[in-house]
Amino acid sequence: LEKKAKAEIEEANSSDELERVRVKYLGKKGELTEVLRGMGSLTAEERPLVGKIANEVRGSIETLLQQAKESIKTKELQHKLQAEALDVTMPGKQVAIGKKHPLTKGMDELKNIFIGMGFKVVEGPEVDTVHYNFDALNSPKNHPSRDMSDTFYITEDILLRCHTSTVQIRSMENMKPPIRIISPGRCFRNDTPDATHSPMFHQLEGLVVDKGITLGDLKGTLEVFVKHFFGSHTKIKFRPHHFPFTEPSAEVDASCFKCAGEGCSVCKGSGWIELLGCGMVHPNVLANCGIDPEVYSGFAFGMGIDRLIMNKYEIDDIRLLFENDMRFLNQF
Ligand code: FA5
Repeated sequence: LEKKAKAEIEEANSSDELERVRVKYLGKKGELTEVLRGMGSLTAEERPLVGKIANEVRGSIETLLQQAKESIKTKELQHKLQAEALDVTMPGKQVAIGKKHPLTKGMDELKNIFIGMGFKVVEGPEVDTVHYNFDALNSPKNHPSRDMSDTFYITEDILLRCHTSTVQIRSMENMKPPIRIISPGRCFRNDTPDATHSPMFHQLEGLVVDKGITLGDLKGTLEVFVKHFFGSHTKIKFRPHHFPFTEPSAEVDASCFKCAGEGCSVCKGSGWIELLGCGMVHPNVLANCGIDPEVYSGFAFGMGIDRLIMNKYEIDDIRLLFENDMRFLNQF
C-alpha cells in the first residue's frame, strides 16, 4: 500500500491531483482507513502488530504528501509568476492628448484681454425672445433682419438669437451703472454656408454704461484691444454705419497684422480687416432698460469671433471650424 501510494504521490503534478491521492488512501473511505476499520476482525495478538504497521504507513504517506505538497506549491507559484510577469521595458500605449479647439483658444484670449481692462464676463441664453433680440434693441418692426428668412424662429415670440446684443438688454435690466461687461457666445442666422458664413457662429458683445462715457472711450478701448490681439502696431479706422440700437454707429476695421496695410491674402489686398460693429448706446435702448439717458451714456460693440480667429490663424474657410477634422485641429 505504501509503495503504491508513494508512486502515485510522485506522479501527481498539481495540488488537485495530490488531494485525490490523499483521499484515495487516507480519506474516510480510503484504502488505509479500510484496513484500520477491518482491525476488529483480527485476533488480540494480531491487532497491535497490524495497528503499529498501519500507523507507520499512515505517518509515512502523510510525510510524503506534505513534501510533495510543498514542492508542487513552489512549482505552481513559479509558474504563476512566470505567466503574470510584466515586461517593464515594453513601450507603453500612446495616450492621445487633447488640445483646445482654435475657437476656444481664441475665445480665451479675447476674454483675457477684456478681463485685463476690467470687463466682467456674462452669459445669456441662446434661445431668446423677440423682445430681447429685436424690440428692446430699438429695432423697427419692419427691419429686414426680423424676417423669417434671416432669423430662426421657434414660435412667433421665441427665436435663436441672431446676435449677442440680447445680453446688452439683460445686463442693463439686471445691473446698475457703472456696467462694464463682455458676453461671448453662439448666434444663429439663416445664412447659406460658404467660406465666411455659417448658420451657427460666435460673437462677442461689449457694453459699457456710466456717467460721461464718450465715443473717445469706445475708440480707446478698441485700440487697446486690437493692439493686444493683433500686435502693437495695429491701427483702427471707423466707417459710419447704421444699427438701430446705437447712435452714432460705426463699423471698425483693423490694419492687417500680416502685411501692415500693404495688401496680402489675409486682407484680400485691401490692407484692412473688418473687425466689428459698434456705437454709442441709443437713448431709446437705455430708456427701455430703465436707465435715464439724460444721466447715463454708454458704448457697445459686437464682433464676429469666428472671422477674427480665421484672420489671426489664417484659416480660409469658416466651415473648417465646425467639421472637427483632426488633420485641421491638430495644427493648433
Ligand atoms: C451685429 O450683429 C451687431 N449686433 C453688432 C453690434 C453690437 C453693433 C453692438 C453695435 C453695437 P452684424 O450683423 O454686422 O452686427 O454682425 C457682426 C459680426 O458677426 C459680423 O461682422 C460677422 O463677423 C459676424 N457674422 C454675422 N453673420 C455671420 C455668419 N453667418 N457667419 C459668421 N459670422 C457672421
